[in-house]
Amino acid sequence: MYNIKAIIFDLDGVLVATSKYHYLAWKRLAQELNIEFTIEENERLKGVSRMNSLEIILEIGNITLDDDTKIELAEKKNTWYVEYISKLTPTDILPGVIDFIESVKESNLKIALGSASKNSMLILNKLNLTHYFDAIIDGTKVSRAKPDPEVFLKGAQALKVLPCQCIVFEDAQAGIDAAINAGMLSIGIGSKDILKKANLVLSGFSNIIFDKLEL
Ligand code: B16
Ligand code: MG
Repeated sequence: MYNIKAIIFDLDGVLVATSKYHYLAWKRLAQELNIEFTIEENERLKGVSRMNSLEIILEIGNITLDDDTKIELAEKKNTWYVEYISKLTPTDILPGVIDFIESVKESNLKIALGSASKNSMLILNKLNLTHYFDAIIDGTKVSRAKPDPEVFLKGAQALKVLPCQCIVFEDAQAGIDAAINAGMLSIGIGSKDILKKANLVLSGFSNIIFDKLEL
């Protein structure tokens, strides 16, 4: 059997449903650029870094811009996004998450965050989740975006455990690929059709506790 010592959680789409706020802010920016951006296309941005998300939107609109303009636009989108997430409260935590985290703690495992977001501290604080984490690795601490394994490897390193002793929870295909590239087990949160490569896929954390997981 596996000798699991740590759990690494992605943030957006795993602990909290922020994807709709990313969508609203990107949609507003796309409208300013006269680009049609649909909720289906928003799926492509999940787990992807802010700059890479902008690149995808510009590609959809067939627009080329210089780097300074791109930085300006990404900052603009982020200002709108931060306005939305400033209103988050602990009631926005996805169902079953707290009980699952408590069950992980009771099993004496360590917990890390492994998120692409540069807003993760703001979000965790708004949700009152920060105190659960033994290590927080986010978009401010990595230089390579998922599917690169950097974010999860840094998480394992900070927790002083081996990659093969970690389970990653992820909602994005790029994140499952990053876990595989890190040599970690992965559990997808979402649809089996999309998260095919995960070791296990759950629709969410409702009624899920750590020591009943079957990998
Ligand atoms: P920010 P995760 C990711 O977070 C989101 O899924 C993705 O849609 C977003 O573009 C990315 O964070 C960057 O977020 O603009 O806040 O730095 O899923 O890795 O927790
Ligand atoms: Mg995610």
